[in-house]
Amino acid sequence: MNNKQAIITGITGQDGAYLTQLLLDKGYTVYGTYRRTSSVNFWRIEELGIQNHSKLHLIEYDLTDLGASIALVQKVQPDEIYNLAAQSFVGVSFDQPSTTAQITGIGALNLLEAIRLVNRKIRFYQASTSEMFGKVQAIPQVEDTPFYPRSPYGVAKLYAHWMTVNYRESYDIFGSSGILFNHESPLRGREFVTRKITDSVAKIKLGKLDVLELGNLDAKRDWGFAKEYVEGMWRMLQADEPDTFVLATNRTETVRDFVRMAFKGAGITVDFKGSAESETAVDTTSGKTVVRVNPKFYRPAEVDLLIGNPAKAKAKLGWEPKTTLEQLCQMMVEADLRRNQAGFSF
Ligand code: NDP
Ligand code: GDR
Repeated sequence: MNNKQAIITGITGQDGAYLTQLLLDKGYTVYGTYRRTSSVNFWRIEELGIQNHSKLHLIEYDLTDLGASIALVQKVQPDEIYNLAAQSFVGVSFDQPSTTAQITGIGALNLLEAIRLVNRKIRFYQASTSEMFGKVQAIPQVEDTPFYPRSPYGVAKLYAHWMTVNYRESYDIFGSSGILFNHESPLRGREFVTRKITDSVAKIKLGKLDVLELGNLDAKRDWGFAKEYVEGMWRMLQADEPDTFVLATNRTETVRDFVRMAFKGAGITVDFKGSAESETAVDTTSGKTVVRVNPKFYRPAEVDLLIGNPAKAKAKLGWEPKTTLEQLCQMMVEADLRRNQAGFSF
């Protein structure tokens, strides 16, 4: 039986929930951190049915507090730390750049400092992101493609990434950075575009919503299935050496394509017409407008195209994505139809 102990920061988030499930299945004792708010929401670990698992311990913790980070690591003395906590919404990072820098950037440093001071044998995973490639300098993007972040979120994540590399090189800490491209699931937050689309498509199908409003339909993303990506995180910390790895599918599609796919998954065919701010999509059966562009969802600077090649992760970790975008989209649409039919949707 596995006696390992792991800290996962951000257990209330999408990846935190799936990674907790994975590590519990492997026999780990998991210390999942959540931050104090007036209404903490554990719906994701509840949906996975693991909230009362005997080897899961929930700990209140804020990533921005250095003292709390040292105390957490001192108390738990874990074998592994997975730093998934972040202000992770790119759009909000333009409105709250300082908060994003504190949580998403300095937060990672606080944990690295805790490891440096408490126990340098602890293995550390940093949740890095394809947003660091931003205005892309090569297609597809790989581990050594030059970075060019395009948002306060991307810049903060780049700081955290380089601090992970720096602590690896300076103090011999086993710090690995996973440059993960967008990964989605039925547990994705509704502020992100895929889940916003699948939840709205379900509501339109059930007559609970008339029109879905979106921003830039031309943005291209490399979307994979989150449950498979957390397996990649775990594999990075089981490797012989700490390193940096891209996890991606090597396929890219536009937001518009995802919209079309999601409606199809609910049995609705849509036709797009117009362009830019006046673009709309119409249900070809009813003739009703079901999608409209609203410029309020545009970002001050956009990441136009992301596509990652995960060849290094395949060669060194034996990791590769399996779920197709069509399967992923269908899974999300069906989950949102079920939830909306049952009268609730997180
Ligand atoms: P989520 O937004 O779903 O989860 C983020 C988590 O961070 C939540 O549990 C949140 O808690 C927690 N958090 C936020 N601020 C703090 C804080 N100050 N102290 C402690 N915890 C905090 O993100 P995902 O699960 O989608 O992503 C996981 C990580 O991977 C993030 O770091 C993200 O930036 C990164 N990433 C994600 C990708 C994706 O496509 N999903 C791709 C690449 C990287 P609360 O519930 O209280 O808000
Ligand atoms: P992203 O994901 O910014 O890539 O960051 P998001 O789903 O928010 O946006 C993807 C693309 O869709 C465009 N878009 C819209 N986005 C949102 N949220 N809402 C809309 O209405 C809308 N309309 C168009 C965006 O402009 C963008 O181009 C996610 C997060 O999980 C990060 O934490 C992570 O690091 C990256 O993925 C990889």
